[in-house]
Amino acid sequence: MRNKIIIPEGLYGITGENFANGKTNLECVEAMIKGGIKIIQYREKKKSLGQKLEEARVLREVCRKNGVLFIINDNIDIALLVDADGVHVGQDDLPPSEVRKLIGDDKIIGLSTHSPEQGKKAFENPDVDYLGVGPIFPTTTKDTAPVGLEYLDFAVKNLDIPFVAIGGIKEHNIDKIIGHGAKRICLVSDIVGAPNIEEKVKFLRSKLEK
Ligand code: TZP
Ligand code: MG
Repeated sequence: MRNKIIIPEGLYGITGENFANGKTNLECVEAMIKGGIKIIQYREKKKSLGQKLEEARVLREVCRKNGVLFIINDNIDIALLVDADGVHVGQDDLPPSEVRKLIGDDKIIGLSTHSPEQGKKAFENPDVDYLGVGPIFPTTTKDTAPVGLEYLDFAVKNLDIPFVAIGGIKEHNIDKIIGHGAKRICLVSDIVGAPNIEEKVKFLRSKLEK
């Protein structure tokens, strides 16, 4: 059953320690929360599973204390161990219907999509709670070709499911994404790489959450 947990509108935060100019994931998450972000995804491709588990446990508690949803990228095992609110998977990960069997009905499943075909299929899948739509613009943060604004327009018009616009979005082009109708937006490197994450988040939210 979709929509049992509401995916908040506004900014969607993702960790990205490699782009954070020396700040830790914990420092970034704390600052994002102070800035008012209501949903955080722990995405960490470089660390061992043990390190990720330890870090996720800490971030999970920080999020819980602050009433912020906590999603784990890729690792369903870690999501279960830390009792995360949900998981985010990609096209090459376990299918959402199988993930659902593991994490149960009360958790959130997000799925990355990169084309109208993938978006439509995900929308028709009741085990998918929200979509990632992107990368909209070129980005060094992920190895997937940009899909452009066309897929965003398709999603706004045709996909009646929460989705997060992502990929190459920065302060200088976020107005374009808002103008095309996205209600949930993720900026990874532009937020974690900001000298003052809290202020950056507050400024971006003032544009998006009117
Ligand atoms: N999924 C699609 S693009 C992307 C992910 C995780 C990375 C986005 O990073 P940035 O720095 O906001 O371009
Ligand atoms: Mg993945």
